[in-house]
Amino acid sequence: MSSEEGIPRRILTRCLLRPSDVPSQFEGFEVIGTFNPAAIEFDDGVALLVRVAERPTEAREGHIALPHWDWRRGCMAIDWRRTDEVELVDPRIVRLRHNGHVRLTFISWLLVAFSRDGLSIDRFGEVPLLPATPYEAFGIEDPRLAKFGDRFYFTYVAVSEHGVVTALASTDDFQSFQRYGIIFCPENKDVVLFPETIDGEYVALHRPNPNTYFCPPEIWIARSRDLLHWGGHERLLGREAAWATIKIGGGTPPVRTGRGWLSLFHGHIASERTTDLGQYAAATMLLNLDDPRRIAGLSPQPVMRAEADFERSGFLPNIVFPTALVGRGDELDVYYGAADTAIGVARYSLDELLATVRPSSPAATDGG
Ligand code: MAN
Repeated sequence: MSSEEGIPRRILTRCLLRPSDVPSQFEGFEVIGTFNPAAIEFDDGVALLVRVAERPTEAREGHIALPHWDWRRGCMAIDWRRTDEVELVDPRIVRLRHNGHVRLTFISWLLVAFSRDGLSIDRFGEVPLLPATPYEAFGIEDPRLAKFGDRFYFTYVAVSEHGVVTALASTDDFQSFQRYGIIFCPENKDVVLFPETIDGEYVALHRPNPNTYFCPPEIWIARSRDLLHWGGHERLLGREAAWATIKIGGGTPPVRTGRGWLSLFHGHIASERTTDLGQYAAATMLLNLDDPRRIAGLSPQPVMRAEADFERSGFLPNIVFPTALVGRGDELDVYYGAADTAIGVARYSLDELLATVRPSSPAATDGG
């Protein structure tokens, strides 16, 4: 552990990919983010699916450009809105004044990348994963990978005028992909698959985002026999992670350890100032190997916060958003989005990460 009690030491931190490393996929657009990657062992190295965010380069006096994927024609399109028709929510989002609906100022797609040592990118895949359906018109985001048999399955977030949903796809070579459609309906994201079936069923963490605000968004757990139809939903974690004052969400697919399923989840922490978005940090969660609905323990505080320059400044500053773990013997590489701009990899000792976990007490309820 480092001098700051409870914060495990990073054995190394690398910035793996920045927007300037990736050429734009669309004419008249620029890459502003390469972040929140899925990552998994592949072919003696690591394969990644990178969320690439692009925005239009053209500026028109008194207007804002809102990109969308024209799924009928299979190309990018731009809606130009007068600036007095929208309210800026944050750098990512505007609200249309006439109906209160939100739109994104950028659009995301997924890029395949390969790394031999896990710490630097050697090459990119040839086939981009672009939005394709009406549910993906505002982009596809934040993939997470798991391997079953010889096939890699990944969840990803699809965004459109119909809401934020999570879809499933698979590949065995990162060159051709099969899409299975939506597996969690609006609004649900941060879906991570466990890497093994338990009692013959697949298991996922997911994060519904309720509109009726009985509580902040919480992490749920669900089971499925075929990866497509999910049931057995139960709430897993919410206000126990008291440090995350705004909300939490699943982060990395879990890895099996001798003590339980280890995963990092993220939490959004409010700022004392009302003028900024606060920070995203990550904590450890340990779930019972045989029954992952049972929490074996949590780190009482985040174990990973924005520290490095590329984590503290960028499109949205002070964000670390872990999305994958790759085991390296006694060590564990954490792949994460940094400042909604770049990809980082941080290496930890597995024992030190496990040592952050404390038994968790059940959440107190507000009433009833
Ligand atoms: C949030 C952020 C954005 C993302 C949208 C839609 O606003 O996570 O990065 O584009 O949700 O998923």
